[in-house]
Amino acid sequence: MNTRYEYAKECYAKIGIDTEAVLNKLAEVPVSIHCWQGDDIDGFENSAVLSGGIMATGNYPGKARNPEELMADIEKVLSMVPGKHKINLHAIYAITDTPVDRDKLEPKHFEKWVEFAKKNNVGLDINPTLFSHAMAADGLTLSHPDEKVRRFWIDHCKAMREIGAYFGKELGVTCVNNIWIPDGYKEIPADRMGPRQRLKDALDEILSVKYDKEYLVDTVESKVFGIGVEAYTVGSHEFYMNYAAKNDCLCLLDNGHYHPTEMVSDKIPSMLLFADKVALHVTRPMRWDSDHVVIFDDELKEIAKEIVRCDALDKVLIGLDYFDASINRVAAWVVGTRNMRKALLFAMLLPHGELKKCQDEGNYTKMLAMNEEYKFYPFADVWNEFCKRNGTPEGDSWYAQVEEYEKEVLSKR
Ligand code: RNT
Ligand code: ZN
Repeated sequence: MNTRYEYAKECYAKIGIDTEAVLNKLAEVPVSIHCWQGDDIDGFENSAVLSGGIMATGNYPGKARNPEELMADIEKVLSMVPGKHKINLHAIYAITDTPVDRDKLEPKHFEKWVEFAKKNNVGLDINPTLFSHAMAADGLTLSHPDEKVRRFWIDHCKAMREIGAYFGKELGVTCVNNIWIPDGYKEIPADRMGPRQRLKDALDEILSVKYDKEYLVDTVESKVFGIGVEAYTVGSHEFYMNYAAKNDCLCLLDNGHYHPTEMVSDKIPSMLLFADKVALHVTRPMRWDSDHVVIFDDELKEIAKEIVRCDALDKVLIGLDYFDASINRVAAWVVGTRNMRKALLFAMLLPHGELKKCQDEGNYTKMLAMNEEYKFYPFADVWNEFCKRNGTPEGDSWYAQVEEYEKEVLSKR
């Protein structure tokens, strides 16, 4: 036995897993890294404070203050996370010489990101930003009773779809345009149907412009509640699940956007029986939609298992969505991104056929016993081999690089 990897390879071969095939396949699964971990969702408009019922807490020094810093930090992250990635942008990360309002954004305002993506060999995803803006001051956007406000946000969403299609075309990688709105009420509303009717009509108009699916796919993200809008959320799960089923778009499930005992892992197979694809925002909700850094916990593993078991590595569009301002932001990105891929690897190293057989034969004892044993297979050795082959640090060696980066770069900001 030469190396730990070779030993691991033999262990997995005994349960019918070809680690070589797994390593090759894993490298190709795209994980979309959210740009907003780098600056607590400030963006480059230099204007409003974060609104929309979401919140980044903490003020760890060194956050990115401009496009150059954010791009440098993302490049640092990319050097430490193995596998194929996309970068997920928000409209507020447009790079403009003079202020351009969100309904007037154009592809040229994202040219620098396209250059960045080409240089780093990553795809790009996009999100319209329907918060942190004067037009969203009362927390309502696409469902606003005022036609003028709705118009502004409809035009913004249309502009961002155009930009998304431009990303897809320029990069040859399909762009995911995700619509999430903060709309809701703090107090129990007198009308629940009206706002949802207005949101439905707004989405119909936004999505009426057709783009080549090779370039752009649209997703809609639901939520259960936000800070200050505890009583009612216009874009609820039922609303968007039905909307997506009847219209030309996909559901995006954020695992912080459901009741605490409701699991997104369990929703994946149900969604896939009725839709070609489903998108995810992988996060870690703690007591609420707190967007903690993704750790290698049971639900992450369960999400990854469903993706693998449903043979849906190309059907589940994986994106990350968390923002912790209380720790080194580069480390936060690296930890969550590596964990997402570790969970995929963990899931790909399980003999799902055997386990399913146990279930179908009613052998729940063996199903439980084997699942517990597989947790102690030499998974870490396969992970380290994966990191090595993909030119990224093995084990915990990335952490010293983050410390160095903090000393040399972040602490000087
Ligand atoms: C908010 C949603 C949404 C945002 C980002 C910034 O609860 O999860 O996805 O986190 O768009
Ligand atoms: Zn989200």
